[in-house]
Amino acid sequence: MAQNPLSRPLTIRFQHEAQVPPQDPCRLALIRFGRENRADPARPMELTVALPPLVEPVPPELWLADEPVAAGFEDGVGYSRTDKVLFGWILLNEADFNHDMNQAAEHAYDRLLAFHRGRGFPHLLRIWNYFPNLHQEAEGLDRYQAFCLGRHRALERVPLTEGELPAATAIGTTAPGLLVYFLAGREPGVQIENPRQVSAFHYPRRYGPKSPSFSRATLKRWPDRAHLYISGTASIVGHETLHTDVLTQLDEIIENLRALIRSAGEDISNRVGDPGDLSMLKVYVRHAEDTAAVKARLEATLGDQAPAVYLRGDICRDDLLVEIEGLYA
Ligand code: 3EB
Repeated sequence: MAQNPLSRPLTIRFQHEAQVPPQDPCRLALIRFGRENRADPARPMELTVALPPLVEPVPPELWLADEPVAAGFEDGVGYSRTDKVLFGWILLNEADFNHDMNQAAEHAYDRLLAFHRGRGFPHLLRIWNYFPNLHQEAEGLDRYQAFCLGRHRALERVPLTEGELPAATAIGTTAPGLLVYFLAGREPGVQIENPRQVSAFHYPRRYGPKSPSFSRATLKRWPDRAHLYISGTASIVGHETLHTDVLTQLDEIIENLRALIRSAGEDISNRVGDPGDLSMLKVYVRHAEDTAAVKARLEATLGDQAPAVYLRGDICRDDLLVEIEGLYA
């Protein structure tokens, strides 16, 4: 049996397509990036997210468990799991919700929350949210704010309180569909906030009627080592967007990532000296033409060995030009 030799519940890394074996019983997830969303109930551990690569090739993310997975598709949710970790996703057709992102988000979260709780993995560790046209307005809100409203309502009903919010990403894709996927565990992780930023849950009202429900990072101590799951991180200090040019925004993001790694404590900072030491970085770039400059600046700051991929995506505020998420796993 092809067991993960590291014997951790989960490892996550980029793996070049040619080195991804066609089958692996321990594969919890394989996530690709491309022009369309793809999610097949018959192969629930594989997803493609509609985030076009800006620097080819973008290798898939391979999530490898330490024991064989069980996978399936139930109640509209695709999943794979071991005894210790649960990966799951939902892909909704917005036409089924009259293209109302508020309704679609509420429905997606209702389903996902019921699913992971009902299957004995009550703690969300990390969640990714992807849908197109983030900044399009409908009834006085943009679609990201409408998404926050629907998500908030579903979380409130469970209830899932501020102290239990997972780390998250919310990014605009280039193809139709609301795609949400998550990692959940049996025991909770530890929320990490960024001392340079106001908690997103306490952003002032002007950013939207309901606050974005996520923590800045989750620290998860597994038996043999700790993982750090860092949310999408932007050029925000306090609650305000700083800088109007993409490279200064990038510098500010790197300071925010450093602050998060420090806040995570010795479990992480003993192994991760700087953001370039994380297992992977996803760099979301708003304007494709900024890619070369962003890549050059990131490599100059973090080294050209930093495991970064560059993806085309819209960011939650119109004035944000770049965002980075990271994992130590
Ligand atoms: C920010 O810091 C930037 O709504 O789930 C980053 C990560 C952002 C996650 C979310 C939003 C979310 O406010 C936007």
